[in-house]
Amino acid sequence: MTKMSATVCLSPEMKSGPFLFSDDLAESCRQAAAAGFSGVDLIISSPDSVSTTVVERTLTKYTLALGAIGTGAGFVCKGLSLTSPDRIVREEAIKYVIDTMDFAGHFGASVIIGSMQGQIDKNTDRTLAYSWLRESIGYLAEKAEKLRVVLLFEPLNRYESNVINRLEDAIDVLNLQDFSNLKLLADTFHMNVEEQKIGEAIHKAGEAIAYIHLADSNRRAAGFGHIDFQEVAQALEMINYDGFLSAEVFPYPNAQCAAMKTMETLNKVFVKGPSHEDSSRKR
Ligand code: LER
Ligand code: MN
Repeated sequence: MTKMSATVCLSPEMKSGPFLFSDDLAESCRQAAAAGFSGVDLIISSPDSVSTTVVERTLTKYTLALGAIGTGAGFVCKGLSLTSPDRIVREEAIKYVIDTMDFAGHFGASVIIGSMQGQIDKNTDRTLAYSWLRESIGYLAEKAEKLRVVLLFEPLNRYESNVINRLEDAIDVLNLQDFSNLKLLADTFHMNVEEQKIGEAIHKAGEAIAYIHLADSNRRAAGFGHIDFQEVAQALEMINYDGFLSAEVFPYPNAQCAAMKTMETLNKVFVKGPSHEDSSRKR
């Protein structure tokens, strides 16, 4: 069964981002469950801004899983970065990610490093920045294993980060195969900008992919833009992907419509039923 997750933003500073729901936790979870999602992803200001007890109680009430937790607020709001030339900033970034993994460990959720990869400034040598990133990600991946958390690295498009933009580069730069708990998050919005062919890139990355952000070319719900989600679904099927598809999209024209559109596209292209099999046999 396809596992769908809805992004829930609990951070006041991040509310203008591409997140489906941004009411309080209980109301966002109520809406996510009502729309048919089986999980939520949380965008939080910091790991100490949320209570494990409250999150657990709310998830149980709405029968939702916690898919993943983002660390983007650490970069956007606190200026933390794993490629900062300032060692203290890099160390604080590492601590922020560890604290987030600690929280995620209670729920068997994954932790995302997206914006936290930072920006390589023009005075910093790229090879040096990559060595900082490799070192900190390696350290975090080992911690992740102990905490039973999957650490997800997410390539971002060039307008958001100049560090790692493509799945293949993440695999190469981070020596991904050396760590069992270090995986890739493939975001179709970023891939639409950076990858030559989204389906081929997914196929090539294969089992390195453990999470999907499902958004269209304009970062609206899948089906509101021009990404070929049939191609995405076929590639995911080829790699036997069974993780979450997470709707990291703008609540356009409102959260309910965006949630409905996501589900419509999901049922059209991702869920295999008799009609899908019949139509493929006819071809
Ligand atoms: C940022 O654009 C993004 O896609 C987030 O998932 C990063 O954590
Ligand atoms: Mn994303």
